[in-house]
Amino acid sequence: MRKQNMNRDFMATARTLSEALPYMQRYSGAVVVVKFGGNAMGDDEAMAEFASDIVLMKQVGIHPVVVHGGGPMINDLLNKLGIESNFVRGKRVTTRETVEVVEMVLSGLVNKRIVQAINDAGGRAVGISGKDDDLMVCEADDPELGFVGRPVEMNVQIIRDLYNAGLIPVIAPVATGMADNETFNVNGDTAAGAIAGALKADRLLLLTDVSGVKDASGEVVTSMHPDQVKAMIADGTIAGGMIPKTETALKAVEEGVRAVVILDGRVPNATLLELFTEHGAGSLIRT
Ligand code: X2W
Repeated sequence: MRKQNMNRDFMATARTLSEALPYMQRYSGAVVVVKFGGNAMGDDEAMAEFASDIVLMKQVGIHPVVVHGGGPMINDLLNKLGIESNFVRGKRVTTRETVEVVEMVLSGLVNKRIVQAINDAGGRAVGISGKDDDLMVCEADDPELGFVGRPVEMNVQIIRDLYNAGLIPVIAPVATGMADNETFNVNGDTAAGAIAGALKADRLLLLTDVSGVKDASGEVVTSMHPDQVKAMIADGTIAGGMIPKTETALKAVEEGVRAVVILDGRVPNATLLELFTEHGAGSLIRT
C-alpha cells in the first residue's frame, strides 16, 4: 500500500517536471526581475524556499534579478531607536536621520539575509544597492517626503555583468543622488519597476501578501490589459497599497517589460507556479 502511494507521488513529480519543459524552453535566457517585499518574506523556512526557487530559475537558464523591500524591518529598528516615521501616499517620509537607518537595514540586514539564503541553496548571490556602479541615480520625488528618491538615471550594465558571470544580483532600493554624498530611500516597487524597465525584462514579478488585483466582486483578475488597469484605478476598484503596485506595473510595461505579474509571495513556490505551470498565479498585466 505504502509502496503504491509512493509510486504515485514519484509519477506525479515526473509528470510535473515533464510538463515544465515547454516553459523552461520558453524562458531560457529570459531576464526575470523578482521584487521580494518585506511583507512577503516571512520566517527562515519561507526565505529558504524563496531562495531555492530563485536558484532553480538560474539552474534552468533564466537570469533572475532580485530587488527587495524591507519596510517592516525598517519599522522595527526605527521603533527600537525611538524614531517616529509616517507614510504619505504609500511612501515613507524620510529625514536625514531616517535615511541612515533605511540604508543600514536594507543594504545590511535584509540584503545579506537574502544573499545568504540564496548561497545556502547552492546559488551564487551578490548583494548590491542602487549606489553600486551608480546603478540607480535619483532626485527628490516630492519635497514633502524628504529623502525619497525617484530614479532619473539607470546604469544597468552592472546587473548584466553579474548575471552573465553566473551570479544572482540581489538589489537593495537605496540610491545615490545627482549631488555628492546624497542618499535616497526608494520604494521597493518603484526600484524594481525602474530596473526591470531599464533591462527590458521579460517578466517583472511583484511578490506581495495579497493574491493579486481584485475586481469589484473580490475575485482576482488573472489577466489584464493596461487600459483595464487604468480604468480600475480611475473608478476606485484598485485602491490603497495596490495603486503604487499597479502604477509601477503600467510604467514598466510602457518602458518595454513584456509582462508584469502581481502575486502572493506567501504561497509556497509562488514564482515557480507562475513561470512553469499552465495556471500561473496572481494577476498578469501586459499589452
Ligand atoms: C521604503 C523602502 C522599503 C520598501 C520604506 O522606507 O519602507 C519608501 O517608502 P517593502 O517591504 O517593499 O514595502 N521606501 C520610500 O519598499 O519595502
